[in-house]
Amino acid sequence: MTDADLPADAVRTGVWATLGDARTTLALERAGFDWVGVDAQHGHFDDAALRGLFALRHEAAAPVLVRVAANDPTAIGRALDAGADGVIIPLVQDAEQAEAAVAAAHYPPRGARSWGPLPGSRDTTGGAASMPRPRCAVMVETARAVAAVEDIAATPDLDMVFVGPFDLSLALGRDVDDLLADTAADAPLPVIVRACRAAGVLPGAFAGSPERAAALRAQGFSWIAVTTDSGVLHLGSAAARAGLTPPT
Ligand code: 3PY
Ligand code: MG
Repeated sequence: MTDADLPADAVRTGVWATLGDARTTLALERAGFDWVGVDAQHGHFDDAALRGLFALRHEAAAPVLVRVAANDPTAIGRALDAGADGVIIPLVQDAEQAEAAVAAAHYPPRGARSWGPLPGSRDTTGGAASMPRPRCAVMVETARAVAAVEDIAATPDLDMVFVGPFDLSLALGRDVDDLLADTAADAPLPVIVRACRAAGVLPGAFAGSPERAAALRAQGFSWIAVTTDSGVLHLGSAAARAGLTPPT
């Protein structure tokens, strides 16, 4: 089944890779998550780590989207050249910046991505048309972006609006859990979900914990990064230890 066969609000449980380690990330991809976010903004994935990750990925089990360091055509092109199925662009503020992100992810005529022969690829002749369509998500995580979210979501060829609740709560001067629980019609998260539905793009978000993932799900988000690679280690360690811990 492809994502295109799923209803737009079907929950897609993701994991966020921060450690910069290719084998851990690929193990998570195969562990049953619906998608993997690879963090090149705050995580330990530099260019070499991204190339090492995709060089080791011989079979795709789930879409792997790279959160690039900035809304920069070079960073976006290099992540896609390395083999990412899509990109997540942080701190997009308005429709103009969203359009720049989408344009950087797509070859002409839609966009302005540059083609170059990829290391190890047999295609040295410029076959951009045969490359898979990349997914493009833009992050809404500032007050200015929330104010512009209807226009951002309406960007042609955008696939997802992805909320960074931690930056958004910092920007709004609010407690993150208070923000996640706020279901007032004019509260930021309901406004964002409605804008996504109106534009036909996926509403996604970073959660960081199963509890926060449940709060985001209740708000109507469908692509949710439930935890990180190190979060999986902590959760798994607690579950493993629990077997030998006497009940209190
Ligand atoms: C945020 O919550 O701001 C994020 O970007 C999560 O990675
Ligand atoms: Mg952020």
